[in-house]
Amino acid sequence: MHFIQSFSRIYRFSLVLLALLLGSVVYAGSPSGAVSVNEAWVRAVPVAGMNGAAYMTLVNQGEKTLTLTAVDMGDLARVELHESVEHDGMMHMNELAGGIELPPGQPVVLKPGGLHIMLMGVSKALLPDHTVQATLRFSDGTSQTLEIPVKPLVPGS
Ligand SMILES: [Cu+2]
Repeated sequence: MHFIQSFSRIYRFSLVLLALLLGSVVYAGSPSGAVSVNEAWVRAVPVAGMNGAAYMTLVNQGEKTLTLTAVDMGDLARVELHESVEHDGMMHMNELAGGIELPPGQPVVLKPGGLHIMLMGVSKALLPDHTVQATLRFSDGTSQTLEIPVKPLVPGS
């Protein structure tokens, strides 16, 4: 009897622990705030000095349109918000000086060949399995700091 009671207490305790753990995992992926950030990754850059790019899916969970105004990566690189567009059969990149608009409830996908966060001349090589710290700044004055994994760009993916 005593054993069963303490077992169920331990069981309940582990459920609470599990909930806390899961909560913190979710928190790491999408910290509280109006914008949830999913599937963030940074393209591997084999050599310092080359440009890189970061991709992610942003969902504005609020009710008003927000803008991703800037991304800060510290000493790693100067960062610009870009869009790749095709013009006369050629791919070009435009800087989005006004930022990237995030309408409420609509996933905004940053991906190769489309919207992206451009790292202008990385100060060190970015190798797969490393992470990059980035702070996203939004038009409502909030910001989110993320650890973004580095992944190789797989052709055709
Ligand atoms: Cu670019």
